[in-house]
Amino acid sequence: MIYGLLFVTLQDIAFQRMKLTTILLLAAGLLTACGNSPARARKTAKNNAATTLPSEPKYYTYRVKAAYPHSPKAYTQGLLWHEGELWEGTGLHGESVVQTLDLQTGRSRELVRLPRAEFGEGIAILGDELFQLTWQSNTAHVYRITEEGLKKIRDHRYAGEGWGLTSDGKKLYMTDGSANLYTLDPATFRREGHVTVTWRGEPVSYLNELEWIDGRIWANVYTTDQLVIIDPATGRVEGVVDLTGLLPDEERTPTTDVLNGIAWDADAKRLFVTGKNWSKLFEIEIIEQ
Ligand SMILES: [Ca+2]
Repeated sequence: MIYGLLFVTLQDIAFQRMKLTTILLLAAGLLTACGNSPARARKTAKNNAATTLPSEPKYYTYRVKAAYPHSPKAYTQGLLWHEGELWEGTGLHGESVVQTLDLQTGRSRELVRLPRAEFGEGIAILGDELFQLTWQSNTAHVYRITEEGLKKIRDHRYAGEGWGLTSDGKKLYMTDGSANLYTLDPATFRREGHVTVTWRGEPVSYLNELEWIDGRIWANVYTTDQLVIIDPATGRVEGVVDLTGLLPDEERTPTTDVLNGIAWDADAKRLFVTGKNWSKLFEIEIIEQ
């Protein structure tokens, strides 16, 4: 990715309702198509909005309901809630684990540690199996969840990078750093299809950690403070949640990294978010702008 992200001021795209100063408009594809000119990209976005926009996404801010400790050593790559516990997959070579977290204390129980050559990515639980992606090893590990912990039962190979993973209870959904959201057969890891995720008609790249919430897929967008809410059937971004300012400045250190990690407690309707090497994990509610 040589072009990076393109940020467009909200004034430029006339979202007066939003109080944010920036919003994500991204993708190397857009920049490439526009001759790598941010000014032209903005103009194109405006024109597309005027001519082809099906319906405007909703925009949300947030309220913190509770803050919990989170290990600043955990480079969060996967986060989910399962049967009363938070589960976390972390990354980095030599530091990639799957662990459960005690919500109140942040204490972890390490269940799996990957070999140094592997860099852990998204995790998902389907039935009694936990799936773990790796970044560039083209391998997904599958473990059976037992009373004693995780028992490795098989691996799957896949093409490309592994980023985010989630499940609707039947299928797996995966991202690879592009704007594509893949649907996978959990038994074979075969790609059954994909949609391109679009915001106001433009592809949204860098889709990272994922969470299935009430028929929609929520995704982190790597390096931004925004979550996108995706219709998995069409890829259309129906909502954008701006989490700017979530981690207070006094909690930030030189090693604090980006927002990443969404977990949904479906029974209690609790939404948890955190970031890579963040010292806090938050329960939030979202508020439409
Ligand atoms: Ca998740």
